[in-house]
Amino acid sequence: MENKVTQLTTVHQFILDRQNDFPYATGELSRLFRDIILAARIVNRDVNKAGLVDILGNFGSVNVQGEEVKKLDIHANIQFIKALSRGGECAAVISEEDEEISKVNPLGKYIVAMDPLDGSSNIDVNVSIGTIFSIYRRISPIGVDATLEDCLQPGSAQVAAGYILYGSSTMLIYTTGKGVNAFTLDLSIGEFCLSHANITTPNMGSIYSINEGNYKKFPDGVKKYIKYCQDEVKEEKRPYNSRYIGSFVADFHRNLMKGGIYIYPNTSKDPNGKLRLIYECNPMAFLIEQAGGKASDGFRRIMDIKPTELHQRSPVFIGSKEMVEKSEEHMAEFVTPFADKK
Ligand code: AHM
Ligand code: MG
Repeated sequence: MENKVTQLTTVHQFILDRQNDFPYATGELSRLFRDIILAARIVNRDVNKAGLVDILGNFGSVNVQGEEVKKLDIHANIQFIKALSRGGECAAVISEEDEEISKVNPLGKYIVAMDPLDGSSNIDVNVSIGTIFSIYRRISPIGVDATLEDCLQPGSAQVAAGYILYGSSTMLIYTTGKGVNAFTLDLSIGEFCLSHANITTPNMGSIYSINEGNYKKFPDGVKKYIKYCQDEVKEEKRPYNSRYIGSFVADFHRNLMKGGIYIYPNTSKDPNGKLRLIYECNPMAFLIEQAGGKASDGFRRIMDIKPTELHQRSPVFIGSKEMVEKSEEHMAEFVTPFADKK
């Protein structure tokens, strides 16, 4: 659900109008947003012509001109880091594409964590993909290089988070802790314009999203919850619909707007799940909570987890509040998560 938008407001105008929503209201965070939006527009342009230019394919391959071809996710990473380095407000970037922290400006006040192009398996087949970002205020003093401690803050310390969805239209959705707003890129004027104001997600939905191909490796609580989703109970609108794109941003966005739950659990193969806590789970957790939903690792609030590693993974159960709570109830029923370990 969202409030009806009746007049054209660009994202930059919106940020100016809502300056007081930005913590510390000094304009620096707004400038950081300007840098992220610029890079998003560049990446959007390149995603859109990815089939035409030789930008798809494996990193390290060579195109017909003999130039090195960069995979689109590597290319997106470069664009975002460039924009954030140029802008001056960002002290360091944590990216899915880089093992180490990129320390970009000792004078910057903010830490940006991001997955520059999420849904990599969908890049080559023209299915929606996205950029996820999360912004923290640094803890270390300004003037020195950002530290690991700056980068290992819990999700509850985020000052802003959002994503760009490169889909049938390109959208920017963000929160600064004062609700969630969405902006759609109007190609005719080259601006993100407010399209969905004050988004709230339904408390209950009828969609569950999970890669059921991994069913045999799921914890027993997840298996039981899936059965619950599939059971026929008319008055509770069950069975739910199963929808899974395999692009977190796209699956999350659909469920945010319609109501639903997305689960990427721990499995017997991947005991911590697949998605990364700092730049995939936490930003989406901030957004969903701001929209009235919930994000859990099956047992506790995602944003309360204190990261110990940059690329740490976490199971994630995220979406409509009542659905996430129901999945947690199922998880809590099993002391040992996998039947074969009992
Ligand atoms: P990526 O960051 O390498 O693209 O991986 C994250 C993606 C998510 O977008 C998506 O939800 C998930 O991995 C799909 O994984 P799977 O193919 O195991 O279902
Ligand atoms: Mg990813």
